[in-house]
Formats: sequence, structure tokens, C-alpha cells
Amino acid sequence: MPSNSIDHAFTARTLTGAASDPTYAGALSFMRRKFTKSLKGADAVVWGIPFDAAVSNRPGARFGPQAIRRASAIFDNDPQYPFGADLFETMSVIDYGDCLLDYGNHQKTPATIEREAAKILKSGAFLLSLGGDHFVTWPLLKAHAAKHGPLALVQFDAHQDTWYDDGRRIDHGSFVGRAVRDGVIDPAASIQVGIRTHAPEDCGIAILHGYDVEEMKAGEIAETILARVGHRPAYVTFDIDCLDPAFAPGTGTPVAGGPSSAKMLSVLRQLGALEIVGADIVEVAPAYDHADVTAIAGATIAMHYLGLLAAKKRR
Ligand SMILES: [Mn+2]
Repeated sequence: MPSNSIDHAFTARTLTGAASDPTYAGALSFMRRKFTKSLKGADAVVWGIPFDAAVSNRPGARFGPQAIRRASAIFDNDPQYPFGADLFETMSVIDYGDCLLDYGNHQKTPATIEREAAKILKSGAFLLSLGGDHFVTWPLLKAHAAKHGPLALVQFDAHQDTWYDDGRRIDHGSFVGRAVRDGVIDPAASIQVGIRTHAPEDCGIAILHGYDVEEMKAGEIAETILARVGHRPAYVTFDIDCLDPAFAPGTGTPVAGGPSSAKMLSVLRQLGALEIVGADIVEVAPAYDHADVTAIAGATIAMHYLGLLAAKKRR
């Protein structure tokens, strides 16, 4: 159907309902949701965290939120596959814009993210964050744990992120170990999927390595995650480098031998039984991308989080 309106991101009168912007035009909020700093009435909040000063290799994930929002225009106003429904028919979702960070004062960054995230969570809304490098997950975990207690971490990643940490580092490769030591996540209920690098310690977290993921079917991977987490409050973090560089070249620390986007989206689709209390997609760095391959994968992962949420709300 041709579009009959444009710029839904700032012309929307309600927080529910499909947009009808042309795919190639219109203001680019995430999935054309209303851009607003008002949390009132929002079931879910999409928020960008444009930070990439913690990377160990290629920078550029600060442009991730912009790239993911732009790529999310492909979702237009159709029922969203594989959920078979307009996600926004009953679920109100806003685009809260980005987190303002001082690029010259990184020691302030984690507290700023945590404080802003806590404000969003206080409204009762679900928070879906768009990174940013993987360090941003640390303050996000803290904000969610303050509300729910120790979290089950479900981490899709090529890296364990348990490297040396003194508790103050601004490092995208050490926040998981810190989260275990600080009691922010419960390692016995946490799992990492797609790991294909070695770090000094696993901190008690279960791991499905790249070669495991290669041998297992998506359904088995989902079952393994559900069994590990049980009914505990779960935070899902998806580092786009979990995917093979063929499916996500636009990222800072790519590792060959990873799964396809099709397989991991199929895993996500089957996580409806998880008690997901928060989620993020991180490490999309569009400067290394080609034809928006990575941004589209990132936007689709983010859409899947909302799809799971909408399905839960419909039940
Ligand atoms: Mn990673």
C-alpha cells in the first residue's frame, strides 16, 4: 500500500499503531516510533548510547544507534516477520533518542548511563538500548540489577569479556567478570553463545562456543539457554560480532567462524519463555559496513526483542 503520511517520528499522535512513511524517506527514529523524552505511557523505550571509547581495536560503534535507526526503516508498516503481527498494535514504544556523554571525560560515562537508565526503568517501561561498544552494557546491567536483583545474563558474542579488570577500567572486554564479582549477574544462571576466542576465566558462566553453535540446531541452542536461565530475570545482550563477519562485517573486533544471522534470529525467536527484563544490541560500527549488512542485522535483532515483548503482551 502506498504511504499516506510521513515523518511519523514527530507527527505521531499516539504511541501505538503502525507508521506509513515511505521506506526511503521520513524522519528516522527506531521503527518510526515517536521521538520523545516523555516516558509517560510507554511500554518499551528504545535508547541510543553512542559511546566507543572502550574498544580494544577498531572504533566507530558510536555511530551504531544512527545506523540501526536508519536500517530499521526497512520494517515499514507491515506485520513483522516472524511474529505475524503489527508489533505496535497494542504495545506502545517510544524512541527516547540518545544518551548525552562527554567525549573528553570517560570516567563519568558509566554513572551517566546508569543514572539515565535507572530513570527510564523507574517509569516501568522495558528498556532496549542501542550501543555503542560493549562497555555500555556494564552500567545498563547495574541499573537493571538495582531493580530486579542479580540477573541471568544471556550474551551473544564472539568474546567472553572477562579480561583483567580493576573495577574502574573503561574497557569493552572486562565488564562481564566485573559484573560477576560485583554480584550484578548470577553466573550460575548465565550463558554465553558464539564464543570463539579464549579469555583467562569463564567466571562460572556456561559457554556455547562457536563450534558448538555450528553443530547445534537453533532450537537446541534456545532450549539450552532456557534451561540455564529458568525463571530468573534475564538481561539479553547481543554483541553483533557473535555473527560471522560475512553477516556482520561492520564491527570493531570481528572473528571468523561465527553463525549466520538466520540462525541467531531463529534462536531469539524461540526465547519467548525467558523473563527478559532488559536487552541491548551493541558493537555495530557502520564505517566498516557494506550495503548496511550489519546495521540491518542489528536492527532486526532489536526488532526481535520487541517482537518477543509484543507476543508476551498479547498472551
Ligand atoms: Mn564481542
